[in-house]
Amino acid sequence: MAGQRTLTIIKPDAFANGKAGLILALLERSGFSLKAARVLHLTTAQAGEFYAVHKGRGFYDELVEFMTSGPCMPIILERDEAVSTLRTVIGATDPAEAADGTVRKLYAESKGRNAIHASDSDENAVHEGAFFFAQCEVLPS
Ligand code: FUP
Repeated sequence: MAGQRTLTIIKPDAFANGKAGLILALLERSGFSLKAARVLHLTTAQAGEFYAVHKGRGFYDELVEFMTSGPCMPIILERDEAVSTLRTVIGATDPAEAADGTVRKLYAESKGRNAIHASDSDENAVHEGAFFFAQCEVLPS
């Protein structure tokens, strides 16, 4: 799915606040189509593995605790320039620094509880997509 696909997660804060539908609408308005989606409640082991790259950093334990605090919604999205476009659409990690109209500006509470995840490279998009979905659960282009 390199190039055309990316992985997003509507995080537990946004999901619990009933913002999933609004975020999906914003993503679709931005030209993305959904190729796989599910609702799940991550275990500590799963969240720790997903964010393993951040292990040892000061915010890691809080991040894992937050990501396991309630259900979330991983989604595989498709459009041209998927990774870079989605990074623009979600905005900066800290909502205080996010541009107007971005998902994080609109819906994030704080840098730690920031509403949405997006893959940061084509390579990670493939890896993260496979973390949540079996091949048979993902629609073809
Ligand atoms: P992003 O790619 O924008 O989601 O940001 P990072 O990959 O750098 O960080 C992953 C998650 O860790 C962020 F979404 C929120 C959390 N985080 C913090 O809580 N504090 C920080 O200083 C950096 C990241």
